[in-house]
Amino acid sequence: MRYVIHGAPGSGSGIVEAVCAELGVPYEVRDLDARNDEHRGDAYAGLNPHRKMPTLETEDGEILTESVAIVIALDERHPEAGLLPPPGSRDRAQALRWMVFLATEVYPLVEMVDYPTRFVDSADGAAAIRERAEALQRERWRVLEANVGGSPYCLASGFSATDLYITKLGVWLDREWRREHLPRVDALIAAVLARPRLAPVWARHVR
Ligand SMILES: N[C@@H](CCC(=O)N[C@@H](CS)C(=O)NCC(=O)O)C(=O)O
Repeated sequence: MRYVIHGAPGSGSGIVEAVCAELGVPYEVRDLDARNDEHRGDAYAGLNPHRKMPTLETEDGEILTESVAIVIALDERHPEAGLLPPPGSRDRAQALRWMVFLATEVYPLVEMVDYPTRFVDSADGAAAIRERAEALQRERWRVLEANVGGSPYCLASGFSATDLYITKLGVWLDREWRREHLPRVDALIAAVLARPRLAPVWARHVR
């Protein structure tokens, strides 16, 4: 099975690229011109009705959106790679817990920081939303920091797809702040960035 990943350099599509690279499955990247809002246009909405990245397309035309759903589906379809712990295990529950925490409690705040005028009309309101969303993001990252259960990875049992998710979102944080306030997350990210299979992914996604 060959996958097509729709996204853009530096965007959340790096999560799916990293998963495919770790799985060792063939994939092709189709970049959108996100700077010119190609992902907001009607053509892309045919693939992703929410007009966000990433979108995964399979060679038989199946479309999947929502980063966590994509990660779980890929793990289920390539279980031999063990990218997530086995279904039913306590480790899998914890891996899903922290991935979903990021997807639901942190990722939406990125939209508020990057596009505050989607939430309010006035410039003052936008500045206030950005400031509050940034503060909340940092508060929530501290929750994750306190729950990194392994060394360096999130699970004591070792590397999992959750570490990829943490890394892709974590590299968007201010590096100095991350180093000072999230030492365990920072060490986790350093370990994930150093994984040899992922070098081509991070070359596109981390500056
Ligand atoms: N719930 C979606 C969120 C995806 C998302 O927010 N993607 C960002 C990429 S960094 C995006 O497309 N942002 C562009 C925009 O909102 O215009 C998921 O988990 O896949």
